[in-house]
Amino acid sequence: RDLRAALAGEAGNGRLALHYQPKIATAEGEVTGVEALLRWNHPLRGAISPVVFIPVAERFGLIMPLGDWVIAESCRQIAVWREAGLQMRVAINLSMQQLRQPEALVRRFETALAQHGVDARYLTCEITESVAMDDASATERSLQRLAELGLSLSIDDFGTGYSSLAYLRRLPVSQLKIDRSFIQDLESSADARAIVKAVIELAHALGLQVVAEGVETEGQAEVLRGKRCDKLQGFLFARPMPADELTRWATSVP
Ligand code: G
Ligand code: G
Ligand code: NA
Ligand code: MN
Repeated sequence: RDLRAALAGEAGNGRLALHYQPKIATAEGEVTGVEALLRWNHPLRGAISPVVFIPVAERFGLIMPLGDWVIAESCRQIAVWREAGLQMRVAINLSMQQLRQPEALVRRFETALAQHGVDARYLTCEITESVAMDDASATERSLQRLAELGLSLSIDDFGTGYSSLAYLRRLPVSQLKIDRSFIQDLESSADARAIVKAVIELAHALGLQVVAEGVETEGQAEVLRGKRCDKLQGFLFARPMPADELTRWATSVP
Protein backbone atom coordinates (compact mmCIF):
# COMPACT_ATOMS: atom_id res chain seq x y z
CA ARG A 1 0.00 0.00 0.00
CA ASP A 2 2.82 2.39 0.87
CA LEU A 3 4.63 1.58 -2.36
CA ARG A 4 1.48 2.21 -4.37
CA ALA A 5 1.08 5.55 -2.62
CA ALA A 6 4.73 6.46 -3.14
CA LEU A 7 4.33 5.68 -6.85
CA ALA A 8 1.29 7.92 -6.98
CA GLY A 9 3.45 10.66 -5.48
CA GLU A 10 1.31 10.94 -2.36
CA ALA A 11 3.02 12.87 0.40
CA GLY A 12 4.09 10.95 3.50
CA ASN A 13 4.92 7.71 1.75
CA GLY A 14 8.51 8.46 1.04
CA ARG A 15 10.25 9.23 -2.16
CA LEU A 16 11.46 6.96 -4.89
CA ALA A 17 14.81 7.99 -6.30
CA LEU A 18 17.42 6.72 -8.69
CA HIS A 19 21.02 6.62 -7.59
CA TYR A 20 23.72 6.40 -10.21
CA GLN A 21 26.97 4.43 -10.20
CA PRO A 22 29.65 5.18 -12.82
CA LYS A 23 31.07 2.65 -15.26
CA ILE A 24 34.69 3.50 -16.02
CA ALA A 25 36.56 2.78 -19.27
CA THR A 26 39.43 0.57 -18.11
CA ALA A 27 42.06 1.99 -20.46
CA GLU A 28 41.23 5.71 -20.35
CA GLY A 29 39.84 5.91 -16.81
CA GLU A 30 36.91 7.99 -18.09
CA VAL A 31 33.26 7.70 -17.11
CA THR A 32 31.40 6.02 -19.98
CA GLY A 33 28.00 5.95 -18.33
CA VAL A 34 26.15 5.10 -15.16
CA GLU A 35 23.90 2.34 -13.82
CA ALA A 36 20.64 3.60 -12.33
CA LEU A 37 19.75 1.86 -9.06
CA LEU A 38 16.36 2.39 -7.50
CA ARG A 39 15.95 3.60 -3.91
CA TRP A 40 12.89 4.05 -1.73
CA ASN A 41 13.19 6.31 1.27
CA HIS A 42 10.33 5.24 3.49
CA PRO A 43 9.19 7.73 6.16
CA LEU A 44 9.22 5.12 8.95
CA ARG A 45 11.51 2.37 7.71
CA GLY A 46 14.20 4.56 6.17
CA ALA A 47 15.99 3.55 2.97
CA ILE A 48 14.55 0.27 1.71
CA SER A 49 16.63 -1.82 -0.69
CA PRO A 50 15.23 -2.84 -4.06
CA VAL A 51 16.11 -6.41 -3.03
CA VAL A 52 13.21 -6.03 -0.59
CA PHE A 53 10.64 -4.00 -2.50
CA ILE A 54 11.09 -5.23 -6.10
CA PRO A 55 9.73 -8.69 -5.16
CA VAL A 56 6.85 -6.96 -3.35
CA ALA A 57 6.14 -4.89 -6.46
CA GLU A 58 6.24 -8.05 -8.59
CA ARG A 59 3.86 -9.86 -6.28
CA PHE A 60 1.30 -7.04 -6.07
CA GLY A 61 1.19 -6.03 -9.70
CA LEU A 62 3.22 -2.85 -9.22
CA ILE A 63 6.29 -3.78 -11.25
CA MET A 64 5.00 -2.22 -14.48
CA PRO A 65 4.21 1.18 -12.92
CA LEU A 66 7.45 1.03 -10.92
CA GLY A 67 9.43 0.12 -14.04
CA ASP A 68 7.65 2.89 -15.95
CA TRP A 69 8.73 5.36 -13.30
CA VAL A 70 12.35 4.22 -13.64
CA ILE A 71 12.24 4.56 -17.45
CA ALA A 72 10.68 8.04 -17.33
CA GLU A 73 12.99 9.26 -14.56
CA SER A 74 16.11 8.02 -16.38
CA CYS A 75 15.09 9.82 -19.58
CA ARG A 76 14.34 12.98 -17.63
CA GLN A 77 17.77 12.82 -15.97
CA ILE A 78 19.59 12.19 -19.26
CA ALA A 79 17.94 15.38 -20.57
CA VAL A 80 18.95 17.30 -17.42
CA TRP A 81 22.56 16.16 -17.83
CA ARG A 82 22.48 17.08 -21.51
CA GLU A 83 21.36 20.61 -20.56
CA ALA A 84 24.35 20.73 -18.20
CA GLY A 85 26.67 19.72 -21.03
CA LEU A 86 27.12 16.14 -19.80
CA GLN A 87 26.50 13.33 -22.30
CA MET A 88 25.67 10.53 -19.90
CA ARG A 89 24.52 7.08 -20.89
CA VAL A 90 22.24 5.44 -18.34
CA ALA A 91 21.74 1.70 -17.80
CA ILE A 92 18.54 0.60 -16.12
CA ASN A 93 17.64 -2.80 -14.70
CA LEU A 94 14.63 -4.59 -16.16
CA SER A 95 12.75 -7.35 -14.39
CA MET A 96 11.33 -10.52 -15.89
CA GLN A 97 7.76 -9.29 -15.66
CA GLN A 98 8.49 -6.16 -17.68
CA LEU A 99 9.96 -8.27 -20.48
CA ARG A 100 6.89 -10.48 -20.51
CA GLN A 101 4.90 -7.55 -21.98
CA PRO A 102 6.87 -6.48 -25.08
CA GLU A 103 4.33 -4.11 -26.58
CA ALA A 104 3.64 -2.21 -23.34
CA LEU A 105 7.34 -2.03 -22.56
CA VAL A 106 8.39 -0.73 -25.96
CA ARG A 107 5.59 1.84 -25.97
CA ARG A 108 6.74 3.09 -22.58
CA PHE A 109 10.32 3.56 -23.80
CA GLU A 110 9.14 5.32 -26.96
CA THR A 111 6.96 7.69 -24.97
CA ALA A 112 9.60 8.54 -22.39
CA LEU A 113 12.36 9.04 -24.98
CA ALA A 114 10.12 11.28 -27.11
CA GLN A 115 8.86 13.26 -24.12
CA HIS A 116 12.38 14.19 -23.09
CA GLY A 117 13.88 14.36 -26.57
CA VAL A 118 16.41 11.67 -25.74
CA ASP A 119 18.11 9.45 -28.31
CA ALA A 120 17.65 5.73 -27.61
CA ARG A 121 21.39 5.11 -27.75
CA TYR A 122 21.75 6.87 -24.39
CA LEU A 123 19.82 4.04 -22.72
CA THR A 124 21.05 0.55 -21.90
CA CYS A 125 18.88 -2.21 -20.43
CA GLU A 126 20.52 -4.59 -17.99
CA ILE A 127 18.86 -7.97 -17.85
CA THR A 128 20.07 -10.69 -15.50
CA GLU A 129 21.43 -13.76 -17.17
CA SER A 130 18.68 -16.04 -15.89
CA VAL A 131 15.97 -13.69 -17.18
CA ALA A 132 17.65 -13.21 -20.57
CA MET A 133 17.87 -16.98 -20.99
CA ASP A 134 14.17 -17.35 -20.25
CA ASP A 135 12.93 -19.08 -23.37
CA ALA A 136 9.48 -17.49 -23.30
CA SER A 137 8.92 -16.04 -26.75
CA ALA A 138 7.66 -12.78 -25.21
CA THR A 139 11.03 -12.25 -23.50
CA GLU A 140 12.91 -12.77 -26.73
CA ARG A 141 10.53 -10.49 -28.61
CA SER A 142 11.05 -7.77 -25.98
CA LEU A 143 14.80 -7.94 -26.40
CA GLN A 144 14.50 -7.80 -30.19
CA ARG A 145 12.09 -4.87 -30.09
CA LEU A 146 14.21 -2.90 -27.60
CA ALA A 147 17.28 -3.43 -29.78
CA GLU A 148 15.33 -2.31 -32.86
CA LEU A 149 14.36 0.82 -30.98
CA GLY A 150 18.09 1.56 -30.62
CA LEU A 151 18.64 0.62 -26.98
CA SER A 152 21.73 -1.33 -25.94
CA LEU A 153 21.27 -4.58 -24.06
CA SER A 154 23.57 -5.86 -21.36
CA ILE A 155 23.53 -9.26 -19.63
CA ASP A 156 23.85 -8.70 -15.88
CA ASP A 157 25.30 -11.09 -13.27
CA PHE A 158 26.91 -13.10 -16.05
CA GLY A 159 28.32 -16.41 -14.91
CA THR A 160 25.66 -17.16 -12.29
CA GLY A 161 23.03 -18.62 -14.59
CA TYR A 162 23.11 -21.34 -17.17
CA SER A 163 23.76 -19.63 -20.46
CA SER A 164 23.37 -21.42 -23.67
CA LEU A 165 26.13 -19.93 -25.77
CA ALA A 166 24.11 -20.57 -28.92
CA TYR A 167 21.23 -18.62 -27.44
CA LEU A 168 23.54 -15.81 -26.30
CA ARG A 169 24.72 -15.44 -29.89
CA ARG A 170 21.16 -15.07 -31.10
CA LEU A 171 20.27 -12.27 -28.71
CA PRO A 172 20.85 -8.64 -29.78
CA VAL A 173 23.16 -8.05 -26.82
CA SER A 174 26.19 -5.75 -26.81
CA GLN A 175 27.58 -6.13 -23.30
CA LEU A 176 28.23 -8.74 -20.60
CA LYS A 177 28.64 -7.82 -16.93
CA ILE A 178 30.71 -10.35 -15.02
CA ASP A 179 29.05 -11.16 -11.72
CA ARG A 180 30.51 -9.59 -8.59
CA SER A 181 31.19 -12.99 -6.98
CA PHE A 182 33.96 -13.73 -9.53
CA ILE A 183 35.47 -10.27 -9.10
CA GLN A 184 35.55 -10.66 -5.31
CA ASP A 185 37.63 -13.82 -5.62
CA LEU A 186 40.03 -12.56 -8.30
CA GLU A 187 43.00 -12.09 -5.99
CA SER A 188 42.53 -15.26 -3.96
CA SER A 189 41.30 -17.81 -6.47
CA ALA A 190 43.03 -19.10 -9.59
CA ASP A 191 39.67 -20.56 -10.66
CA ALA A 192 38.00 -17.14 -10.51
CA ARG A 193 40.86 -15.68 -12.58
CA ALA A 194 40.46 -18.48 -15.14
CA ILE A 195 36.69 -17.94 -15.38
CA VAL A 196 37.05 -14.18 -15.76
CA LYS A 197 39.73 -14.61 -18.42
CA ALA A 198 37.53 -17.08 -20.32
CA VAL A 199 34.43 -14.85 -20.10
CA ILE A 200 36.36 -11.82 -21.40
CA GLU A 201 37.78 -13.82 -24.29
CA LEU A 202 34.39 -15.33 -25.10
CA ALA A 203 32.72 -11.92 -25.03
CA HIS A 204 35.35 -10.34 -27.25
CA ALA A 205 35.18 -13.25 -29.68
CA LEU A 206 31.41 -12.64 -29.93
CA GLY A 207 31.96 -8.90 -30.41
CA LEU A 208 30.65 -7.99 -26.96
CA GLN A 209 31.97 -5.50 -24.43
CA VAL A 210 32.75 -6.69 -20.92
CA VAL A 211 32.07 -4.85 -17.67
CA ALA A 212 33.33 -6.06 -14.30
CA GLU A 213 30.94 -5.18 -11.49
CA GLY A 214 31.71 -4.94 -7.80
CA VAL A 215 35.35 -3.88 -8.22
CA GLU A 216 36.46 -2.94 -4.70
CA THR A 217 40.27 -3.14 -4.67
CA GLU A 218 43.15 -1.83 -6.77
CA GLY A 219 44.41 -5.43 -6.96
CA GLN A 220 41.18 -6.56 -8.64
CA ALA A 221 41.32 -3.61 -11.06
CA GLU A 222 44.93 -4.49 -11.92
CA VAL A 223 44.01 -8.09 -12.79
CA LEU A 224 41.07 -6.86 -14.91
CA ARG A 225 43.24 -4.33 -16.78
CA GLY A 226 45.70 -7.13 -17.54
CA LYS A 227 42.88 -9.22 -18.99
CA ARG A 228 41.61 -6.32 -21.15
CA CYS A 229 38.24 -5.99 -19.44
CA ASP A 230 36.58 -3.00 -21.17
CA LYS A 231 34.86 -1.30 -18.23
CA LEU A 232 35.01 -1.36 -14.45
CA GLN A 233 32.28 -0.57 -11.94
CA GLY A 234 32.44 -0.71 -8.17
CA PHE A 235 33.08 0.94 -4.83
CA LEU A 236 36.79 1.38 -5.73
CA PHE A 237 35.69 4.15 -8.13
CA ALA A 238 32.37 5.33 -6.73
CA ARG A 239 29.28 4.20 -4.86
CA PRO A 240 25.83 4.71 -6.33
CA MET A 241 24.94 8.36 -5.63
CA PRO A 242 22.09 10.82 -6.13
CA ALA A 243 22.02 12.63 -9.48
CA ASP A 244 23.38 15.97 -8.23
CA GLU A 245 26.27 14.24 -6.47
CA LEU A 246 27.01 12.25 -9.63
CA THR A 247 27.07 15.50 -11.60
CA ARG A 248 29.63 17.00 -9.22
CA TRP A 249 31.63 13.77 -9.24
CA ALA A 250 31.65 13.53 -13.06
CA THR A 251 32.61 17.16 -13.57
CA SER A 252 35.38 17.11 -10.94
CA VAL A 253 37.16 13.98 -12.16
CA PRO A 254 40.21 15.07 -14.19
O1 G B 1 21.34 -1.05 -5.70
P1 G B 1 21.55 -2.34 -5.11
O2 G B 1 21.37 -1.65 -4.16
O3 G B 1 21.26 -2.71 -3.77
O4 G B 1 20.46 -3.18 -5.96
C1 G B 1 20.03 -4.41 -5.50
C2 G B 1 19.36 -5.17 -6.63
O5 G B 1 18.19 -4.48 -7.08
C3 G B 1 20.25 -5.38 -7.83
O6 G B 1 20.08 -6.72 -8.24
C4 G B 1 19.67 -4.45 -8.85
O7 G B 1 19.84 -4.96 -10.16
C5 G B 1 18.20 -4.40 -8.47
N1 G B 1 17.62 -3.14 -8.91
C6 G B 1 18.04 -1.90 -8.63
N2 G B 1 17.30 -0.96 -9.24
C7 G B 1 16.37 -1.65 -9.97
C8 G B 1 15.31 -1.26 -10.84
O8 G B 1 15.09 -0.07 -11.11
N3 G B 1 14.55 -2.24 -11.38
C9 G B 1 14.78 -3.55 -11.14
N4 G B 1 13.98 -4.48 -11.71
N5 G B 1 15.77 -3.98 -10.33
C10 G B 1 16.57 -3.03 -9.76
O1 G C 1 22.39 -7.02 -9.67
P1 G C 1 23.04 -5.73 -9.99
O2 G C 1 24.34 -5.95 -10.68
O3 G C 1 22.23 -4.73 -10.69
O4 G C 1 23.43 -5.15 -8.58
C1 G C 1 23.99 -3.93 -8.36
C2 G C 1 24.24 -3.93 -6.88
O5 G C 1 25.63 -3.99 -6.60
C3 G C 1 23.71 -2.73 -6.18
O6 G C 1 23.19 -3.17 -5.01
C4 G C 1 24.96 -1.91 -5.92
O7 G C 1 24.77 -1.06 -4.83
C5 G C 1 25.95 -3.02 -5.63
N1 G C 1 27.36 -2.67 -5.80
C6 G C 1 27.89 -1.80 -6.68
N2 G C 1 29.24 -1.76 -6.56
C7 G C 1 29.56 -2.63 -5.59
C8 G C 1 30.82 -3.04 -5.01
O8 G C 1 31.91 -2.59 -5.38
N3 G C 1 30.75 -3.96 -4.01
C9 G C 1 29.58 -4.49 -3.59
N4 G C 1 29.62 -5.38 -2.60
N5 G C 1 28.39 -4.13 -4.11
C10 G C 1 28.38 -3.22 -5.11
NA1 NA D 1 22.39 -4.29 -12.88
MN1 MN E 1 24.91 -7.59 -11.43
